[in-house]
Amino acid sequence: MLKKINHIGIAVKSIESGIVPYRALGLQPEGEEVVEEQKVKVVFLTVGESRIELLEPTSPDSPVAKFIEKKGEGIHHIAFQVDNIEEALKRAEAEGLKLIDKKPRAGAHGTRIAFLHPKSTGGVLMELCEESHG
Ligand code: CMX
Repeated sequence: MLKKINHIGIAVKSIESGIVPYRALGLQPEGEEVVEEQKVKVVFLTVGESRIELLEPTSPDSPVAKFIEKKGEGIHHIAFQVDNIEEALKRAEAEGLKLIDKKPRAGAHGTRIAFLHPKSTGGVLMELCEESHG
């Protein structure tokens, strides 16, 4: 069901300052985008087959702003790529995991995403992510 890790999300107060250590390691940002529905600005950093997603809150009521307020900057979520997000959600729910999103919503770059609640997944916010097929 899970294909690979699509990305790891890192919460930063600002992309401009948060990106500094990644640049120092030789990574370059790509695909800056504001995801209105999630109240975040994101950039991606590609590392081999994997990606890091830096998340900057665009509003004080963004889930990422709340996370930073409570826990500080750092690893925010892990995103698993799936072929069929509706099926993956159905399975997760049947297995007793708590869905934050019962239906997929819009993620960056045309993806469809849904989150599983960290209270049901050992304290890790998990994202299911289906790449656009078009
Ligand atoms: N990882 C692990 N635990 C987390 C967490 C995270 N990212 N965010 C919140 N939590 C924990 C909190 O620490 C808190 O735990 P305690 O009760 O033990 O203190 C609990 O979850 C509830 O957190 P809260 O601060 O009361 O916040 P809410 O319940 O209002 O929201 C959550 C939590 C996970 C439901 C919400 O942040 C959410 O819906 N997240 C998914 C959406 C999202 O993060 N979008 C960002 C953009 C992502 C993208 O575009 O890629």
